[in-house]
This record gives sequence, C-alpha cells and structure tokens, in this order.
Amino acid sequence: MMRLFIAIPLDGEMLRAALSVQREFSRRGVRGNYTPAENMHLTLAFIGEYPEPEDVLLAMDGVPFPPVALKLRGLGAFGDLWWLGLERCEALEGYVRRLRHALAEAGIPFDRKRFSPHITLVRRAELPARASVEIAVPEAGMRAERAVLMRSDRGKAGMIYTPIG
Ligand code: 2AM
Repeated sequence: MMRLFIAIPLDGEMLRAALSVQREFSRRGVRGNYTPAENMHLTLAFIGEYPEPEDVLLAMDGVPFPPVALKLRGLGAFGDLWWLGLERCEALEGYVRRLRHALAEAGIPFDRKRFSPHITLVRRAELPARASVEIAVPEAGMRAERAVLMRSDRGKAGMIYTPIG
C-alpha cells in the first residue's frame, strides 16, 4: 500500500511568498509543524492508501491539464492548521472536477470533500497569548503546467513526499 495524493508542487515566486509568510508566523512566536519548503504544495485530490499507483497515472493521463495561473489570496485556518488561499480559478476547478471524475470511473477511492484550494503553512499551530496573525499576504503567483502524483511516507523528521511517474 502507498499513501497517495495528486498535487501541484509550489515553485518560484509563489514558494518564496509562502516561505515569507511562514517566517512571519515564526517571528510572532507561533510554534507548530511548519511545512518544509520542499513539501509545499496544493492538493487537488487525496487518495490515501492505495496499492496501484499505475492505475492512478493512467486515470491522470486521460485528463489533459490546462496550464493555469495561480495567485495567492488570503490567509486562513481550519482549526489549528493555517493555510494560504488562492484566487478562484475556473480552469483549475474544471480540471479537478474532471480528474476526480476519472478517478471515480477507474474505481480509485479519494476524499470527496469539496475542493477547497489551500497551501498548508503550519499544522498544530500554537499561538502565543495575544499573538496577532494579521499578516499581509504578498502578491505572488505561479504558472502550473502539470499535476503530479505524490506518495507520502512518514520519515524520521516528518513527511517525505516523492513524485511518481
Ligand atoms: P492539508 O494540507 O490540508 O493537511 C497530503 O496529506 C496532502 O493531502 C495534504 O496537503 C493534505 O491536506 C491533503 N489531504 C486532503 N484530504 C486529506 C485527508 N483526508 N487526509 C490527509 N490528507 C489530506
């Protein structure tokens, strides 16, 4: 079994912007599990434990990726997990819909929660008393050319994400 998900890895200006927002969290004394630079990504579909990555690659091959322009927009939290949001992008939403449809057709299980594009910056964040996380999100974007199947393994010092295919 492998733990799998499909994502867009962050790079360039967008990655630098995400790291700079993390530094602002850190400067405010926020402790937690910060996403390392090499793990920064936007999840499109979370598959979880599945034995056949080749099946997933095949399903992905059937769905052309429309190059998309991503732009950061806003900062938010799901409980103690803090994330950066993205500007709405219909081309990306359409791709995610077709991708998930292809996974379903192929009998590949995935998390069916509504697609809510976000980049996780820090998990299990502990804010010091009176800390303010009113942090300005830099204007930053990136052009994404492809989605990548990733496997996720628990390493000694955190999660290790490895692209497949
Ligand atoms: P998160 O960033 O909001 O935690 C690898 O685990 C990636 O898949 C993470 O980006 C994680 O989202 C995302 N993901 C989506 N649904 C998930 C789920 N049900 N369980 C674990 N990770 C999930």
